[in-house]
Amino acid sequence: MTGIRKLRVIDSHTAGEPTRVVVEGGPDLGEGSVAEKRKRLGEEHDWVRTACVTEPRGYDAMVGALLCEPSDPDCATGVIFFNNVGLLQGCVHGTIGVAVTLAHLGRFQPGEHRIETPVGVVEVQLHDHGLVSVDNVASYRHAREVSVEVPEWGLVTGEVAWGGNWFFLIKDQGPKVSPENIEALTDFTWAVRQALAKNGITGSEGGEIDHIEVFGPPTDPGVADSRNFVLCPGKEYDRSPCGTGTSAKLACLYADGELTEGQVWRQASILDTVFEGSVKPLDNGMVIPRISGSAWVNAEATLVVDPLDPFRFGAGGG
Ligand code: PYC
Repeated sequence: MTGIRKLRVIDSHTAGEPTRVVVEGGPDLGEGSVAEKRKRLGEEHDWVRTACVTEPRGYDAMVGALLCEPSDPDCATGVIFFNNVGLLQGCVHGTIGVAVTLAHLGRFQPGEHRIETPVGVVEVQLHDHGLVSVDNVASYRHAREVSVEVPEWGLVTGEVAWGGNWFFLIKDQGPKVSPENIEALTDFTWAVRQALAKNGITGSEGGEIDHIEVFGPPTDPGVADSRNFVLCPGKEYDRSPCGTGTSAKLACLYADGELTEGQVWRQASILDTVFEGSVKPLDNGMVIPRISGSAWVNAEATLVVDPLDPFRFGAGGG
């Protein structure tokens, strides 16, 4: 790279979880689907990720979203999500952030829009006051009652499910799902993730399980049906209830007959922010989850990438 490069970004948070959307200045990712563009971004332009979300401009919990041309002409935009350690597959809190960001820019009006993500097209409905509903990709439970021996924690049993990322879902085991236990919950879920990998437990077609989700009772049953803690791939926890994780949870509840079509499930995060979810069953046993949550734009900025700055690509970037 020669000369100064600028990336225009808009920051928002969805139920407490940050999203930094790159709206201008990204690299040319060539032709093809958003999944192909994601691969090219990772292989040839990883500096965009490290410059946006790692220190000194970002921090470990930040999720980035790069807008790009969709290959599906019915989509308003394409988007590729990333975090402190790599590229994400799907990201529902990020999709809600993108919709609110595009509304902030005057590019989205209230109503329905389609967005191409690396894992498929999602449909978003933009309501008033930052509320967005996302009809996510087809979600399903891959395996139930999967037990794994976790060093220092013992035998842990959970479910493997897809909601746009691969999740291991654990109910009522490990530390209590409560903010004072964030460190212990991080240790527990990180140990579970490593044990799953060591024992060759994956999603279908060897998909790496890189999100671990623990469920406990809600703080207030009048407000939510459950509270979760979600460990993301970069060892940070999701401040929101995690939209792809809630999708995986809805698929499991539906598979167990504990949720019917259209019935609302209120999933609280570790911060007690809430997403509402429901499912539409498909003929193949999968479901289309609908996740609703709110996002707020909280910053507009231009990132300056100066070739003379030793940390121009962020910590660890190059
Ligand atoms: O909301 O899907 C989500 C998500 C994934 C990682 C962080 N948030």
